[in-house]
Amino acid sequence: MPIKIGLIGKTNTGKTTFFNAATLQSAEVSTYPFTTKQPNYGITNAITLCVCREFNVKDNPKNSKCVDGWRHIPVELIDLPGLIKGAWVGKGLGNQFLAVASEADALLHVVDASGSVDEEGRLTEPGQGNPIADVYDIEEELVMWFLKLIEKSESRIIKDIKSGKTLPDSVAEVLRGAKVTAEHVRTALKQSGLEKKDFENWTKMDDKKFAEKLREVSKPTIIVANKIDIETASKNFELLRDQFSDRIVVPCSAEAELLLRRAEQKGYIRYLPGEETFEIVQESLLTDKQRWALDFVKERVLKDYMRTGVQFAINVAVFKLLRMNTVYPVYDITKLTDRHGNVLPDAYLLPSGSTVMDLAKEIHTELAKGLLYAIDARTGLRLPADYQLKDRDVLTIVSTTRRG
Ligand SMILES: Nc1nc2c(ncn2[C@@H]2O[C@H](COP(=O)(O)OP(=O)(O)O)[C@@H](O)[C@H]2O)c(=O)[nH]1
Ligand SMILES: [Mg+2]
Repeated sequence: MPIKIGLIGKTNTGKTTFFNAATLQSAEVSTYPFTTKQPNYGITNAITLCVCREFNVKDNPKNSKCVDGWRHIPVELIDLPGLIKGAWVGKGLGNQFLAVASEADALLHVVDASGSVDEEGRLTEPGQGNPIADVYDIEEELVMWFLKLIEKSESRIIKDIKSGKTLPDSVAEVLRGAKVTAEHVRTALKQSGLEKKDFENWTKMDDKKFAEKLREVSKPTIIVANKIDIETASKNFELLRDQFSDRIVVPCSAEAELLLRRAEQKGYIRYLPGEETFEIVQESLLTDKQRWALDFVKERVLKDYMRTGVQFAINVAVFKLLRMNTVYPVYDITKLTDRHGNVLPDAYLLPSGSTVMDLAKEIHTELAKGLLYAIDARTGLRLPADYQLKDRDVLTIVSTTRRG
């Protein structure tokens, strides 16, 4: 199952622009509230240093791509319609959208750092809007959504517990649609200090505290401070970073990234997503306006912030928030190929702590059934089924049912 990353935020903060840049699609961008009435689903890539150079081979990737020694691994991106206050009680199709947001493994919370969006998500004079309040507003909607689902199922949870089920198992079942696991619930219980208190005796305050923690744990969220190219944004970015000092705040210009990727696609520039520079292929191909726009991006975004932030936010979500490791299963451990001779064909993203068995299951249930052990390409050592995979592991799985 590919990892899912959801874009949330108020209307007009730049979610669809971010989505278009990251997926290079053309979803409708507009300054009217509620343009995006349906969620857009697309594929983007998490990018990590490939092992091909270390092993000194030319690879033939199948489930991913290798660009200049960087492995691009597909992840799903969901662009949600703008959320508004009161979404959790159903305002602006809020319930529907919150349900989609809760499908995601991690969230990118896009705010307009330039302050060009008011409380209701309408465009306003830059500097007027309050992105800090917007962060609280929207995340509160998610918490209330979780709270509502839990409170709605209160009697069911109590019944479950009476019949011997644990609280984490019961809550995980109730919130399965929101991808909440029993492990998430256990962590949230610990963090909210409710581990030892009987669920039946929880107060409204306890419910709320638990919902807040559960939201944090099960939907890790990066704050994307977008429109950093607008002058009023740098001050708000500092404020956001101070206010949310325990969170990751990424300065971003979705529009700059979109411009760079389109220019790259048309062959005007050489640019790899996430890089700090681009190179103009042939000056004479550019119109004055295009050259001006590229200069603007260089001066206003890349010079001060090193990157546009789009690719960086995705990578941070995948590798830092979700703590994914990249592993490369092969069939032939000396040639590092699949059955057809493709070198380093596949890269899998697995959460840290995953074992050889988890990888086998991810590849094929049959492979997992007869799993014996794996062999590590670097050392030639046998790795037992419960060996915890490390980032950049290259290995072959040996199984009685099939050899992967
Ligand atoms: N200056 C600037 N404008 C942006 C940026 N990202 C989006 N916008 C503009 O903000 C407006 C709303 O963008 P959109 O992606 O539709 O926002 P959404 O409602 O959150 O999906 C559009 O006019 C975009 O061109 C950015 O990084 N910089
Ligand atoms: Mg949109």
